[in-house]
Amino acid sequence: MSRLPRQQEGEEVAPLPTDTGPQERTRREFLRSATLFTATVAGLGGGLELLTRRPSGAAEAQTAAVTRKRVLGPYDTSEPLTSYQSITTYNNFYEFGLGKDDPSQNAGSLRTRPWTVRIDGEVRKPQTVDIDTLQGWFPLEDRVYRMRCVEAWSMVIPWMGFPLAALMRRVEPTSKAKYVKFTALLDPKQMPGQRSRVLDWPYTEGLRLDEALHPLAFLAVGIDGKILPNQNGAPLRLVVPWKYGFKNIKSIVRISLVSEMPKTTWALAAPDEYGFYANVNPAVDHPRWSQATERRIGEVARRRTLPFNGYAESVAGLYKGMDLRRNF
Ligand SMILES: Nc1nc2c(c(=O)[nH]1)N[C@H]1C(S)=C(S)[C@@H](COP(=O)(O)O)O[C@H]1N2
Ligand SMILES: [Mo]
Repeated sequence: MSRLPRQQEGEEVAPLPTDTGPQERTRREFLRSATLFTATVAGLGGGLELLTRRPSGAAEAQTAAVTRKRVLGPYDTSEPLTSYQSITTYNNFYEFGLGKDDPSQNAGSLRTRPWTVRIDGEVRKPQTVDIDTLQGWFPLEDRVYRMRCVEAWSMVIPWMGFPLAALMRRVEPTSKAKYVKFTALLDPKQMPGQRSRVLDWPYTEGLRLDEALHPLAFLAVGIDGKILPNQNGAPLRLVVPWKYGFKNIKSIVRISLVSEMPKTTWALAAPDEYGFYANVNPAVDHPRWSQATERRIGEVARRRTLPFNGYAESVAGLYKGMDLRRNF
């Protein structure tokens, strides 16, 4: 078993979502047997709290994509949505195992209420806030974004949430704030994957403050108008669609405004493979595979990967004068 944590490529042979190598299966089975006693506790129940704007439920989950009227805003893509089934069963969430189907099978053990988010560091209004209070501060919006994983697959996901900039404004960053650091939950009792040290837990991520203030940067509390399934990062996850998927940290418990560039999980784990910026860039290959094309989940032919995942017009200006090969 490789000790190095690695995002799994394996796209050259275009495997089915569940098609994993023997090594990975072994790791997954290990993780699973370690967690049997927690896996059934919360089940679906933990993921079905109601948001005020819509009821939720399995039947609706299947039909909402069809029946829900969507008015596309300036940042939404009109590309066909990935199926809700794929969005919620083909996941990366190493706290619940390394396999794509582990999070949907294991994340039932995560209790997402009550849940607080600590907001601190270089802000005028540091505070610890309950997740329901926090999401009540902002009108919830839908955003249909492409998501491009560094492993060279992609999806189109109808998020529900609010702009990160709205939260930033509310807590009032001081002039010393240059970066935003995000921290996910650390709780090996609820997150069986944290009992093995594949990554340096808790998962952390970061943005430059100007990236965080960009209108595309989003905090999601739902998908398709329904509360976020645990496997997708309930109750609060980051969505920065012009960056590789690993920037989209799930199950956030702390947001700190800081003056120095924070250390981030994947950049710490494999600094030659994953940088802080992680902007989608077809011209800079991963050391172990090409980033020129991607497999859109649900499609057969590969697609060309676009600079900044197709959001260059909005975000390229953030990186003017920077060497994107060095700052990968
Ligand atoms: N806390 C946490 N957040 C995480 C991850 C993780 O393992 N732990 N995986 C990342 C990766 S690699 C990807 S591609 C996306 C996947 O999001 P999705 O499963 O909702 O599609 O979540 C990101 N956020
Ligand atoms: Mo990813």
